[in-house]
Amino acid sequence: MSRGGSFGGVGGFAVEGLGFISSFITIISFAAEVFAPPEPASSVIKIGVGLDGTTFGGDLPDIRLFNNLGEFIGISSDPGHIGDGGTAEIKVSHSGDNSQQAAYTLFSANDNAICISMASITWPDGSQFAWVGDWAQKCNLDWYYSGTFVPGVSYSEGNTPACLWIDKNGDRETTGFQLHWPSFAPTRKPGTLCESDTSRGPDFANYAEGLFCRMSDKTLLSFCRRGGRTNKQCFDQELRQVVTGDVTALNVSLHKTITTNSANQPHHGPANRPQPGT
Ligand SMILES: [Ca+2]
Repeated sequence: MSRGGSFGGVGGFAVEGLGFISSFITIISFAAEVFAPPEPASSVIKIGVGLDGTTFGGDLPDIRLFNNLGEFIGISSDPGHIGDGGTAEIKVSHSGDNSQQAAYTLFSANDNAICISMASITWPDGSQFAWVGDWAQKCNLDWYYSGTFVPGVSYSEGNTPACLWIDKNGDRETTGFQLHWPSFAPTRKPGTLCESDTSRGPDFANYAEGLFCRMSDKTLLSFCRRGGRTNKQCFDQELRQVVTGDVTALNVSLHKTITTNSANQPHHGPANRPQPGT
């Protein structure tokens, strides 16, 4: 991702200077204070800006919502001012009173630059997603230390997340950014798949957790430890096979490995796929 580039947007638009922040995943879990309560046929955006004593507050951005097909479903223009170090909630009514999920949100800056440390959304169905400004640093967009805390998110030594600068009239380079909220949802867990009697699909591995669910018998296995195998079955992440001791127990071919970078991509697989060796 480059600064000031043109990134493919939803709904057929691409905006110069707009950072498209997606395809990353965060494993942190947010506290309830990060989110606004749900509203019927509306989505509610909550924004926090950093604290520097002077400039981090300013004009709230215009908010445009799109569903997962990229269809426009709502806008809030010039939602007002946000004070230095403050938070604000912006309710966006959906067109036609629909209660669709606003999967994409475009934030477009207004004149007085702000440095956004946190943003969240609450959909009409009560689903909630959040984003922290650290992504600005990762995406090479204008950023600074926010000096504010995000509930539920802890950093070593009391550090605070970064904040993303956005501005319309040239004081900062980034004029806006777009989020695909589900890309920031928590990682899906093999344990949940294995515990469910009604989950169906291919074997599933989570490298962050080091766990593997063998779907043929709903067995949750740990990844093998480096340097030594025990008599217990484990999932060898290099061989991508379940092994026992030095013997390959099952020649499992992993349909798709899930990493922290792709955890929310659709994961379709054949139901009751026969397992080799069973
Ligand atoms: Ca400002």
